[in-house]
Amino acid sequence: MSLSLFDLKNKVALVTGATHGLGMAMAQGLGRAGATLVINGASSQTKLDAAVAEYTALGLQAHGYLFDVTNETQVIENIQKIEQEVGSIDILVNNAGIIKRTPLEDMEVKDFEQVIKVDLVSPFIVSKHVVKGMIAKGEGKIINICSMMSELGRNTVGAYAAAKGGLKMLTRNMATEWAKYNVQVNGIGPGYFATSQTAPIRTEGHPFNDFIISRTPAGRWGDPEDLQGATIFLASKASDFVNGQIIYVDGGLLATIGKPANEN
Ligand code: GCO
Repeated sequence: MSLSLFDLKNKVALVTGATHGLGMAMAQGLGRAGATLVINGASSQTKLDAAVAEYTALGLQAHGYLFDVTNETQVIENIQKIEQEVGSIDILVNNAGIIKRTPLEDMEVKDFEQVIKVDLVSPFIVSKHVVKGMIAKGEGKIINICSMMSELGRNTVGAYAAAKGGLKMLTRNMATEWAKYNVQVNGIGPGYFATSQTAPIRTEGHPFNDFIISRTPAGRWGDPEDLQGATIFLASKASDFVNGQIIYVDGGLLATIGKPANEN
C-alpha cells in the first residue's frame, strides 16, 4: 500500500460551512493532502475573507465563495462560478449545519423547519447540483457530516436529531443511486467535539461537560483535527469501493452504554 492512495493533488474540494469549527479542520486536512480548497461561508464576506487568509497562511490553496446552501438559485450560480474559476468539483463535504436546543414541546414549527432546511435539505440541494459534474467526469466523492444524533436522541435536540438521522439515510440513498457513476457517497459522524457549537454545554462545571467526558471511552472531547484522517480517507482513492457508510469518529461513544458515576 502506498501513501499515494490518499493523495488529493489536483483535486478540487468544496467544503460547506468551512469558515470555522469542524468544517475548517476537515478542509485543512484535505488541503494538507494536496487538494485545492473551495471554502463556503454564508454569514459575511469579512468572516469568509478572514477564514481564507487563515488557510493561505498555512500554505494551502483556498478560494472563498459566499452563498446560502439552502438557496437553490445561489447554489446553482456559485457552483457554475466555482467550476469556471477554480475547476470541476471532485470532492464535496456537506458540513454546514445549525442546532437549536429547545424542548420539543416548546419548539416553534418555523425553528424546527429551519434546522431541517439547513441540516438535511441543503446537503440534498448542493449534492444534486455538484453530482452532475461528477457524473460527467465519471468520478467523485461526497461526504455528508452526520452526528451522534444520527443514532441517538437527547433532550432539547429533536429537530437536529431528526435532520441528522435523515441525513444518514439520505447518504445511503445517494450511495445507492450514484455508485454506478463511480461517485462514492459516505458520511462522517463526529462524536462530541470542542467547537463553538458545543461551547455552551462544554463550560467548566457544566454537568454536560463531565457527562460527555465520562460517557466517551477515550475520556475527552474530540479535537477538530481528529476528523482529518476519516475525511482524507473518504475523499481519496483509498475509499473507492466504500459506499453508503457512516464512519463515527467519536472516541468510542457509540460502542458503549457508558459507566456509572462511581466507576473510573
Ligand atoms: C448537543 C451537541 C450535539 C453535537 C454533535 C454530536 O447538543 O448534543 O451539540 O448535537 O454537536 O452533533 O455528534
